[in-house]
This record gives sequence, C-alpha cells and structure tokens, in this order.
Amino acid sequence: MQLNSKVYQMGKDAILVVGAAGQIGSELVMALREKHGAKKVIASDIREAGVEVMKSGPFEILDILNKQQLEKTVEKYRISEVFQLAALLSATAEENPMFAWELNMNGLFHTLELAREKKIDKLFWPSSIAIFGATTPKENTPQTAVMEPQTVYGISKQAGERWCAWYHQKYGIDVRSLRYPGLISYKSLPGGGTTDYAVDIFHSALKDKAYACFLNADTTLPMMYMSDAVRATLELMETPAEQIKIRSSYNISGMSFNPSQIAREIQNHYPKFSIQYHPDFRQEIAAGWPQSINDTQARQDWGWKAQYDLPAMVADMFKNLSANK
Ligand code: NAD
Ligand code: AKB
Repeated sequence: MQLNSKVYQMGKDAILVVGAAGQIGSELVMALREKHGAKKVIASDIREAGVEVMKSGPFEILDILNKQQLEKTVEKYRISEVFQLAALLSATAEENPMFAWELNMNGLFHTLELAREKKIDKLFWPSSIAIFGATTPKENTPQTAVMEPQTVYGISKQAGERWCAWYHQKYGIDVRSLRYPGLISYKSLPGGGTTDYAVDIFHSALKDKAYACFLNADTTLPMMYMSDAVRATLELMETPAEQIKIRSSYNISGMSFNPSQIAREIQNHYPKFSIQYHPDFRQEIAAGWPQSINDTQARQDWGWKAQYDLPAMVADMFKNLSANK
C-alpha cells in the first residue's frame, strides 16, 4: 500500500528526507523509519523512489528548488528535521555546471532559510571529499587543510560548508554535515559521481565477469560502505549539540583502495573476473582528490569509527547482490 497522500496527526517531530530516491536517500530513509517509525519519516524527491521506500511510508514529489512547495510540505507533516541530499554529483556537475551550481547551492539555502525562519529545528546536509583539490595533502588529509577544489561540484560543496558554518555562527542554526567519501552500496546505483566505478564493478563482475574501468589502475580514493555512511549520519544527528565542534563538515574515513586493488579482491570471489582501464574525464577529477582521510576530529567529538574494510565490504556486496539476483 502506498501512503504518499495521507496526512498523519503528529507533533512537530517528523523528519523530511529530500533526494530520497537516490543512492544515499533510499537507504537513509529506511534506517530512519526503522528508528523513528515509518509514519514519522517523509521521503521526497522529484521522482518516485524504489519500491521499498514507496511502500514503507509517506512519500511526496518535491522539488527542492521550489521553496513554497518545500514550506508547504514542512507545514503539512509538521517537520522538525530535514536531511537535504538533492544535488548533482561530480561527473554530472562538470557536464552541466550552471544548473549544478543552482541546485547544489539553492537546495541548501532553501533549507538553511527554513531553519533561520524557525520552521525547522535541525538540518543535515552532506559535503564531500571533493572539497579538497590538487594542493591539499593527499595522504591522511586533515580536517583543516588547503582547499582548492577543481570541480564545480567541489566548489559548490566547499561554498556550502562555509554557508553552514556562517548560518550556525550568525543565527545558531543546528546544521550538521559529513564529508562523505565515495559510497558503495548494493541497494541502488550511484547517481553520476567519479567514485561510481566502485559500485559498477560489482554489477559487471556478476553479469559479464569483466569490467572496463573509467579510472586508471592506481587511482587511490577514500571510500566507505553505505551501512557505515548511514550509521555515521544517524550518530552525528543524535549527538548532543554542544559536542558538535565542527559546523562546516566533518572528515570521516572508511577505507582507501584503487581499481586494481578492488579488482584483486573481487578475483578472490570470482577468479575469472578481469578488468581493463579506459580512463575518461573522470580520471582528472579523481587525480585532484585525496587518497586517504584523517577523521580524528569526528572520532573525538562524537565517537565515529568505521566498521567495514575492503575485504569485508566486497564480501557483503556479493552476499547481498547474489541474494537479490
Ligand atoms: P543521487 O544522485 O543518487 O541522489 C540524489 C537525488 O536527488 C536523486 O534521487 C534525484 O532525483 C534527487 N534530486 C535531484 N534534483 C532534485 C530536486 N530539484 N529536488 C528534489 N530532489 C532532487 O546522490 P547520492 O549519491 O544519494 O548523494 C546524496 C548527497 O550526498 C548529495 O548531496 C551528494 O553530493 C552527497 N555525497 C554523495 C556521495 C556518494 O558517494 N554517493 C559522496 C559524497 C557526498
Ligand atoms: C562523487 O564521486 O561525485 C561522489 C563524491 C565523492 O562526492 N561520490
């Protein structure tokens, strides 16, 4: 049964997820519904989400660029907390820079403004390792470092971080953020990033036993398994406000690997799997990003610790992808 048109009677304690049909949103919605109850978590997107999200609780078609529509939804469901995930990711943003800037910035402004107008109490907005650039130290990249992002996506995320910090400093807005690394998941496909190869490779391994990678063999990037990323998001949002020392965005680390290392790990499960390298424009984007991330501040402030390394992630991906075939 689809519950999207039903208005629930509730106190002002509901949660709105914007961009709920995407790679993160579709899993975050389910984790939030598990925790708070399905009726309290309103999924929204400009397109319908997958069956699991659509069938398990309320869903609204919502364009984050339409502030009025956003306000109406917040009022209708008595929303107190928003997770604003809608954005164009690094590869897609390079192909449509002006629209990427509009979506990535105005999506954030519309929700920050809702908080300033006291229409919501709390906001989560994700940043990315893309805020770093070629002049940033690549290994064990610190929380605070030189940041000269070379992509439209990275520029928008860096600017977004500064706006989050400014709204907190100026108006006391309770906005929280994580610099996600590349995320790997089996439930939905990624939506136009540079780290997408690390998800595509599993589907190709199962289907064709071969993969043509758009990055070079030795391009090491920070990555994280989705269950760690969702847990990090929930843990950050549940931390008492006084413990949150960083109001721009927290570095978080999961694992680091390059295409040849993940290919070798896949061969431990499927010895006939082969990989070829045909780098495209995404190679240049990846070359400007860090290789590993220092997340000391997140560990200190709210006890962050990743659970999945490369072998554990690969084993869990195959377990779930094979079960869902
Ligand atoms: P995604 O592309 O899979 O999902 C984004 C969702 O936003 C899509 O379902 C899309 O339909 C929706 N959307 C687009 N325009 C919209 C609009 N105008 N109004 C409402 N919804 C709209 O992206 P994702 O991977 O789930 O990423 C979510 C957020 O996390 C983004 O801000 C992204 O920058 C950030 N992030 C993701 C990763 C990653 O590896 N997936 C890493 C770092 C940061
Ligand atoms: C992308 O590749 O664009 C994202 C990210 C690291 O922000 N996965």
